[in-house]
Amino acid sequence: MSERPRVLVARQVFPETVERLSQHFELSVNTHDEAWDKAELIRRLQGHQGAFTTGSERIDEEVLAACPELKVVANMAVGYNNFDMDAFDRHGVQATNAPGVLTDTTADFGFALLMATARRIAESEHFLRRGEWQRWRYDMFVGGEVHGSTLGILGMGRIGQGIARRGAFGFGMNVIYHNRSRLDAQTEAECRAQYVSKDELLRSADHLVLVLPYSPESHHAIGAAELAAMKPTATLVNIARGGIVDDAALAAALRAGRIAAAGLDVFEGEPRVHPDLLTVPNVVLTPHIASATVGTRRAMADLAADNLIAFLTQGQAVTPINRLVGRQSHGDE
Ligand code: 8YV
Repeated sequence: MSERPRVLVARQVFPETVERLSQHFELSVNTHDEAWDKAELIRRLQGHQGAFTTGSERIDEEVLAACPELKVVANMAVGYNNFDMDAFDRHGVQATNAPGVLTDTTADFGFALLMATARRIAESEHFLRRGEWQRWRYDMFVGGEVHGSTLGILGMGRIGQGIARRGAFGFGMNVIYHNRSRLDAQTEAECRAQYVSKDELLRSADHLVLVLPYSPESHHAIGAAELAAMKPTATLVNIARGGIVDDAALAAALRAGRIAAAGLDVFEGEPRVHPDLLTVPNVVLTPHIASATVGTRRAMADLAADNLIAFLTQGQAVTPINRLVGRQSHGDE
């Protein structure tokens, strides 16, 4: 009987997921959830054919070149900007992500952040906790209207479409979007969303939600110039990736009142947060939790595990990112 494949679980995950993986593989698990640097990750990956990763592990040329036995890396995330896909292709390594299972949960959270930002929920709660609430005032924490306002969405994949539907059907918002490619007419009608240029999106949105993938092209897609083009009453929500917004420029714009407020779940260089964002009052900050419900995180972990099992036992991943040219099946070679 051939040996079972060896799989490294690079971060702590649900015990049930580990148990399931252990039925198929010889497992090494980061039980204490230590933060491994690249050298340590490479050391731990030696002799493993599969890896279970999260957005925190960067898998690039250096890692893949140093781990020639590695055949598949399954990311417990829909975004995969932590993978250098050219390097995966060069080394003939299968990459997989976790699309679909977090769409509605993440769209729910995007809306929660939009509401919290527009209606100043965090800012007013901090005020109350500080014991500063002495009396009612007609203009105390007046915010921006949500229902009936114009919702702008930059990036119109599954999550963007989920946010559009929530805005259009739940809050009667006028939904406009910009995306690299325009949606087909039927999907636009289903989302009740209208395609506009990026300039018009910036100019017209009362609330702008970012849901585009991070890539060198989307780096600082929202910087000082874009913030200056927005309405001074507008709010900005980023549930996509750190680096899409220039956080220093955003903090300056918030402080100067060039836009009204922002809600951020992701940051450049997270878990570090730009110090200026920590001191401006009109920003709601959350620690990258848009997909964090028990059911969704289980589904993401299960899909990553499914990918490892399917690839290493049958040679075909469930949700592959890359197509391995000329290597039909190297799952059990
Ligand atoms: C994850 C995410 O929590 O799926 C994604 O792309 O950003 C989040 O849902 C995070 O990346 C951990 O893997």
